[in-house]
Amino acid sequence: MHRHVVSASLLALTSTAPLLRAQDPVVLTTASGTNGADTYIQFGVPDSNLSTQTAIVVKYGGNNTATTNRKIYLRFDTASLQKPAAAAKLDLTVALNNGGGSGAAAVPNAQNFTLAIYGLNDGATAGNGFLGEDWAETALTWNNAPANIVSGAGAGNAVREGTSTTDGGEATLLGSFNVTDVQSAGILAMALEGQTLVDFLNADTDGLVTFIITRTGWSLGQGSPTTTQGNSNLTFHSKEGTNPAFAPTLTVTPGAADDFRILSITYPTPASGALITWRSGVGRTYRVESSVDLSDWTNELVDGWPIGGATGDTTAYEDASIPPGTPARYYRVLEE
Ligand SMILES: [Ca+2]
Ligand SMILES: [Ca+2]
Repeated sequence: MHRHVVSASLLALTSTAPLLRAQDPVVLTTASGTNGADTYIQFGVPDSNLSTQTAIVVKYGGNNTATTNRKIYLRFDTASLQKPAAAAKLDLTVALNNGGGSGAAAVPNAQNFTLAIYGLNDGATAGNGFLGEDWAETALTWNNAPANIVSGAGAGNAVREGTSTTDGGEATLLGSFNVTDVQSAGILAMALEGQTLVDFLNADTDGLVTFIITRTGWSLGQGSPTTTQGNSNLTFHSKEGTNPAFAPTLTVTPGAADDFRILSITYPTPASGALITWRSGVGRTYRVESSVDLSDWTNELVDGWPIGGATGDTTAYEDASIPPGTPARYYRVLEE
């Protein structure tokens, strides 16, 4: 077992920079995974659950007591995402944009809307009558929705903002977006993209990411609508709609693991091989190669490691195949 006498001082370690392989974007909808959800809540029916409808509705009647006030809640199951994310965007598809009314009485003219989008704080827990970020889709109502302002100031088009994660938690304003009078049924509306969204996703710890959308602004669109903000309609397709492609969609491009490098090479027991430990990204897999001359790296020790993807920010692989008498052995780890 000459392996035992291979001196650590004769072993060198190297790590490559993260390979700049193109990472395919991952597309999640509110139907993905086991925890995806989409629904809306309405002030006028504060104990009703509206989660099975084919459209999700956002409305602001211009005051905090309008029975038509509605807010959208979306949750994506991000447990399968490789982290960290490098880029992300959230898209909704318009189902209805008009000046108000319904059926033959509907005012057909599309309108201009401004919407606010919030992220529910990671780790928000249930309490005081409010659900946590694990809210059940079929249980969410106006009265129990996390971070919702149930009545009074802000109830019409805002949520509780702050850092709290108890009693349903609070939320952070991530941005705002517009749906304009040229965006009618079937047209995609990008709700959010960029670093704020990326940071929000990367800060998540439990694979549950909830967005809350409220309507903050409205202006006249095409033609001469006779309606008020309270009457104008804006809805988006839910995952219960007939076309799965119209469900709310979160597109995430994985980035390289932070601080990717080999952390150590050790010999845990005299009978074992070299244990190589490196900085990993959750969900990532790696290839480990060895070389005797830092030139020929064709000796692949393992790929697809760890099986199922890394579960933490460090991953290790034991090389128990060091030939007797090896004078030096170099390692490198490649992110797949
Ligand atoms: Ca739904
Ligand atoms: Ca979370």
